[in-house]
Amino acid sequence: MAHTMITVAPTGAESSKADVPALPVTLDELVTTAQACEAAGAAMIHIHIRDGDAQPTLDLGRLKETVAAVRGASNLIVQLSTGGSVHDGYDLRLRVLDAEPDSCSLTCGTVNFGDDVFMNSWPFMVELYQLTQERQIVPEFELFDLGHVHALNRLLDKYGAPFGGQVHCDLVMGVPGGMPGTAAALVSAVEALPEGATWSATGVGRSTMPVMFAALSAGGHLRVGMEDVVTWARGVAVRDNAQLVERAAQAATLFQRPPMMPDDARTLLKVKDRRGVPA
Ligand code: KMH
Ligand code: ZN
Repeated sequence: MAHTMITVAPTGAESSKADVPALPVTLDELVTTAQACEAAGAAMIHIHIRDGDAQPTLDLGRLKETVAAVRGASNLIVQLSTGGSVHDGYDLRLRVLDAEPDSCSLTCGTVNFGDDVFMNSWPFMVELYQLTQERQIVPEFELFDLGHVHALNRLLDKYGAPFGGQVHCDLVMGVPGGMPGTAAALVSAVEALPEGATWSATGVGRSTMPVMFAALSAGGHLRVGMEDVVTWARGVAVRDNAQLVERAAQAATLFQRPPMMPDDARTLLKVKDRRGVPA
């Protein structure tokens, strides 16, 4: 039976702890979240970290500590965000790889991001991609728009396969400025993906449910979490990340593609085994 890989994106860089008290922002909160989400069916965690004031940071010492803590406390594939917040510069974003995660995000183009701009120039994409190959880190290509899918194909044509050989993508849908979180947009993007690519999808805000069911229908994997949605239903806040993972796991099970275990996800994505290696 085919299985569904569930990625949890628990924090992001956009919501504030003051507005969303359930957001995991400390290392303890993140570790507890990782464990609860693994128990609920997640196989991978997409991590953004916060500083002592709960503000987004790419501090390398904190990133290393986070990788070690989550790796020690769970079996989840540890993916660090190289997107950071819209205010982070390219140099800091490249240095994320020094924390030696299993995987990292790699966004395939610049996109309007609400009132801001999320910058991902072609030279930055190339530099980050080559660094993932050199460091043996599996990139997850973040695709916010159809043009990003085209850019991904160009990247692979020019610079070859990613570390491990498996191309894995995540469609991030419904960002104001990116592609809409609709079944039609999802199908267009999936049709343009490189042959043999695996992919997940996540719908931001209100598009979370349409994207989840469209992704399952189209044979994709799922990403859920409070990075992308903080409202459970109209007027009801999300309780915690595990609640979102539980819902995704239920939906996947209903589709007869139940959650994939982390070890199977490691095999699928060809992740280098760094467990047991001190950070
Ligand atoms: N926070 C967004 C500006 C990623 O993690 O790589 C970028 C983002 C994508 O979340
Ligand atoms: Zn992210």
